[in-house]
Amino acid sequence: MKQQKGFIFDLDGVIVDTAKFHFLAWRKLGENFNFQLTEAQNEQLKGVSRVDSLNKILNWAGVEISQEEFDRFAWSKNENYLTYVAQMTPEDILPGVKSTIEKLKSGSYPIALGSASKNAPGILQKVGLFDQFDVIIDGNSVSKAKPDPEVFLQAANQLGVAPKDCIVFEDAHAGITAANSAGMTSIALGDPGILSHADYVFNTFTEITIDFLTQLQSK
Ligand code: B16
Ligand code: MG
Repeated sequence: MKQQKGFIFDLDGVIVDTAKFHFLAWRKLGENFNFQLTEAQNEQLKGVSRVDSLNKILNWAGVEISQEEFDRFAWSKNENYLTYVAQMTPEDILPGVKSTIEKLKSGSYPIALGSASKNAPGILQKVGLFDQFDVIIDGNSVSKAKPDPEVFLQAANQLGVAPKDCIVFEDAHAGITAANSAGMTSIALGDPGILSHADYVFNTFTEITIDFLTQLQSK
């Protein structure tokens, strides 16, 4: 394995703000069983797979449904979510993300995507970032969802970088737990109150300098 650092980006909430689209789509789905998802509950869905998210929502709503209905609900939530995704453009890339990727690439650091989303490749195409990643690991490639570290360990393996030399950018509680369990350096983007288990917390990429990233010590 190379000693060089590798950088692993989560997608939803880190590269693009699709978390708000997931929220709207889950909320709409909840109308089917008179359940109104709160923002605090939505926070617990960040980084969590589609199936696990629907299970949590049904649990909160106290609703039991057949497998057939479950599959239909998961499908219909995704169809609704994709209507928002269809309107995305490169303008939707969050502040500072593009320049961070460009700087890492010009320093020849390998970069990967590590997302729970099965829609990740399509979203990256929509915002014009698909070709920037050396490796893409998404919800189609993993069997265990975050907080399990599988997604990040697969990314490190395909990058050819040891986990201790990987740095993960995440916005979700479950995602930071996954990065920590993988033995990687975790950098949270978001609320320090929610993401206090991360090694570092920032509000946005605009606060993170390339010098800070390249000088990080391995775990
Ligand atoms: P999909 P990330 C996660 O993406 C989202 O944070 C989470 O809210 C969503 O349920 C999950 O992807 C699955 O997404 O329904 O598109 O397959 O944050 O890991 O990039
Ligand atoms: Mg995320």
